[in-house]
Amino acid sequence: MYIHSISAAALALVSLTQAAALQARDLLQDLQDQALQNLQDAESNSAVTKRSCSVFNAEVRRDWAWMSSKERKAYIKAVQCLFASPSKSDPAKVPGARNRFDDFVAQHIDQAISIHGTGNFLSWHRYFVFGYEKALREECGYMGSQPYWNWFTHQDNLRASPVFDGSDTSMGGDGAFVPHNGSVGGAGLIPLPSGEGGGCIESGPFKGVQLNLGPVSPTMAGEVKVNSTFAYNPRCLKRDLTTFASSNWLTLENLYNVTLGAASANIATFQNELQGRFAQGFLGMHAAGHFAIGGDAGDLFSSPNDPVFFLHHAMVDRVWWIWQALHLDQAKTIAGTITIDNNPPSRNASLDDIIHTDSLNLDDRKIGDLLGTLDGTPFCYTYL
Ligand SMILES: [Cu+2]
Repeated sequence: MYIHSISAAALALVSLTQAAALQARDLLQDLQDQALQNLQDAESNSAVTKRSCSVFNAEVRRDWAWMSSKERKAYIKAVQCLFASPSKSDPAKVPGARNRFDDFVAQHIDQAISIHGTGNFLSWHRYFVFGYEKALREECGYMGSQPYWNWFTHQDNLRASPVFDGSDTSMGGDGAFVPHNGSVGGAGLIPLPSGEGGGCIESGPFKGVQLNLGPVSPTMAGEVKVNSTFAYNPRCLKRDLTTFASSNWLTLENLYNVTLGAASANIATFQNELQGRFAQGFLGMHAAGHFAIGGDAGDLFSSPNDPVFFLHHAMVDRVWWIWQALHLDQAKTIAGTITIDNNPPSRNASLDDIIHTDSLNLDDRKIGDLLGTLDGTPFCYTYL
């Protein structure tokens, strides 16, 4: 059933790819509609008649831009609550953690080299964002779902994006202008010119926020790494909105390529293209998002220091969710090894490999249990 609809969708979209005037809403909306349709069809054709989680009762994660001021403020308030709540990390392991938000940063620092360029990259980050959403809800009274940053608007002017416009319904504005030499992305291979920021966030709800951990592997010129991995290093949150990264890589051509084009062929081609081909100077959408935010968000280890990390990774997850829904026969496949870009060489990741987190209040789960957002346990959500 769905195979039919995919080819129809693909045919309908092929003619669009070459059009420079392609509208973001068209491609993204077509993909979104097709994804939901496929999931609904799969459910109605399923032998399981009674589902606890269905596409009709699942949580719906939405575009920040489509949320009301009230909804955005509720989300912001919950994030600020994490910054104001006590840490649950083991102080012997993470002496620098001062609050609950830091626990998420610490978790990502701790596992960074075994969750990027690996077979668990997508599933680990899916679970991580879910754990964050769960903490917002259970520990900070948030009633909504995790929003995402839609990469495909304002790529040429990030400061105008509702995520970054610096208003009290944004996730904070650009950093203060500090002349610097730009950043280096793509594992040190892709130089990026500086934006108009580089300093502490100047406006919006996260102005004045204090970071405590990292930077562990800073990529913005002039930044100095912390003495020891989990040491206390109080400082401001820095950003450098880098339109160069967003306009070059957060493109509809790249979106098309990973969802319906050549790179959509299987999970290996999908995730490799999404994560970039650094040796060829191609940053890819995942890294491009990090470097479009710039500053602290460009650190392979401590990037969750910028709370936009979670909106960015919800979008990464949404693109994977779309790919999965458009390729239902491959949705539960994984590819890749257990070391970063297979360095040093290692075995393939397996569906039985366990994803664990120390202090995030999440149960250990097999990768295989983290591939379906509608499986009910642990996930029950879709995107709109
Ligand atoms: Cu990451």
